Amino acid sequence: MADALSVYVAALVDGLAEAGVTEAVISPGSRSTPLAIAMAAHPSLRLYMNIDERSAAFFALGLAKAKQRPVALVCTSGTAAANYGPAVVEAYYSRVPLVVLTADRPHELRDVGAPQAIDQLYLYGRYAKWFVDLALPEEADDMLRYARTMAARAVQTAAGAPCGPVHVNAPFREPLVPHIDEAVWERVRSVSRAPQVWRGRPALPQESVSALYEQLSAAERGVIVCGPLDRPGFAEAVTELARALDFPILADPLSQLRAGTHDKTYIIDSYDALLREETAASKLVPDVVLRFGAMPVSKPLFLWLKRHRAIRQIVVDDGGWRDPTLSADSFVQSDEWILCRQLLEQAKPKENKSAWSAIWREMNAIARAALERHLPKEEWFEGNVFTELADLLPAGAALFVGNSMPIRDADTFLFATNKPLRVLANRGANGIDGVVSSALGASVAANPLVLVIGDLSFYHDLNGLLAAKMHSLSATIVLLNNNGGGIFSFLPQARHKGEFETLFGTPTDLSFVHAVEMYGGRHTVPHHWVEFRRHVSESLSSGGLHVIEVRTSRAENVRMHRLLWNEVAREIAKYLES
Ligand code: TPP
Repeated sequence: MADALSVYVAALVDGLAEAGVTEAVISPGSRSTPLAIAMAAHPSLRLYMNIDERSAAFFALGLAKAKQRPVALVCTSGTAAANYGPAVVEAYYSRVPLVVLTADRPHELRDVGAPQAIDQLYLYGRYAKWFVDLALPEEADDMLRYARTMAARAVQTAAGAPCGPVHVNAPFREPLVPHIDEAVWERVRSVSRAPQVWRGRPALPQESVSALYEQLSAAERGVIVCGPLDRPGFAEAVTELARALDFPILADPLSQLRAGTHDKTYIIDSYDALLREETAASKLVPDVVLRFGAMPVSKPLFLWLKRHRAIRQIVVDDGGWRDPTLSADSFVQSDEWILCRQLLEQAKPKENKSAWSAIWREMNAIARAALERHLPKEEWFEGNVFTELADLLPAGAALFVGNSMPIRDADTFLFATNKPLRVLANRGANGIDGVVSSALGASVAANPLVLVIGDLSFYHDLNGLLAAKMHSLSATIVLLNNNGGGIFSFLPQARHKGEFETLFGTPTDLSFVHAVEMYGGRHTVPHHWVEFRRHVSESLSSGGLHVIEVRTSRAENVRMHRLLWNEVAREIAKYLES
């Protein structure tokens, strides 16, 4: 007869797998032994051991983001669980499904000074979509049904729109080692199956679709704004809608609209540079905005939407309230793809297309050409990394983009291309933490993968590199080493020369080669772009961990960005005068 601990954790773990979890990221510990052993014994779970819980949680986040499926996390009690905090916050804001399982002391050892015991109840506060403090293991059939149902509920809650993290706190009493054999799986499966969950996606009723279509088609000058969104089929649907409405699409690099085989006619990729130019920004003001996804990264776009609150701004979101400019005139609570399809069913071909979208597209082409023409040919410039990678990456590759300047440079320099690329980033809370781990987690499901990251962000998650070694992962990391936080040189703080370097620039003068080699990676420092290209291509074909360090200058970087923006402004002014 199997003991209570064994059958109970087996029911829990089998419930996770039955509900669709295929990967678990585990960190070592004693209290979590029942979960770790049951997961290792489960025939359909793949485990990733990751020692540092902060990195482990970001690894799981990256994996779940790339797979668009819930991933489980397991750690022991105490500060181990607290180390999941940053990734749980990121998962909440970026809507990534995570099932966080924290082992805990039993109730009699809580709040009595027991070792490695902290208050784990609601540890992640409102960042967990759902929390449960499980009952202690028991072997009664009802308790096995309970454990399996809780597991299924956790997975389904994480995966329900908007996706996010859930927290399952699991107390265990010693002895902690379960004995899982075939008889245990048979027992738990004979007692129960997890309830099936039929999940629908929100959609508008027909009258609302008609009313919305009326508003959109009556507009002379409309634009579609697409922020971070990774919804299969959306690119095709929204580009078809843009054509039907004759609206340009301002496409953030994380909208998955910049790269792919879908129609690019209406894609505007240089709006960040364009909207910095005042005359262009006022000439291009629409009378309706239809916005999908999270808020785009572009600050000029943000300010432009905020400045024009008088125009009708419609925010489409299948959950949540993402309107940081406080300018939404209405919200549409619908799945994005379904809404596009519904609107398309109503659409009649526009008889007289106005010059509106043509002007947008023309000005975009001018801005883009100016950027391309004035990009340095020889010198190092961080922006060139994105034009180079767009060329070098094979179709189907993933580009993970770090926060701070990399995501902004992706916005400016990752131009629309017919090559399918998946562009990923942690834009929920915009942290510079956990980026290496997130990218390595994503590389499990999306490969080849190249991460572009700043030196401070890379330093922040050096521990994350261990995952590449332990799990023989392949990833190319382009490390933009400008010796400090390059972004701050663009901010007003840069004028405070006295304290700037100490408080904001924060050069570390680190020699990253040692860290990379410690984790079994190959570290290279190209001396010119030809070498850079060779290193990237070689890394992609040889596999394994590669860090290609591009040494740049923060001061030169600001100068070059300003020069490029001025060139765009000059070309646009010339166009407007003509
Ligand atoms: N700490 C976290 C966890 N997240 C943050 N976003 C910050 C601090 C504030 N921050 C934003 S950008 C930045 C810092 C410290 C500098 C990043 O430097 P680096 O990664 O080298 O990129 P660069 O600015 O040079 O592009």
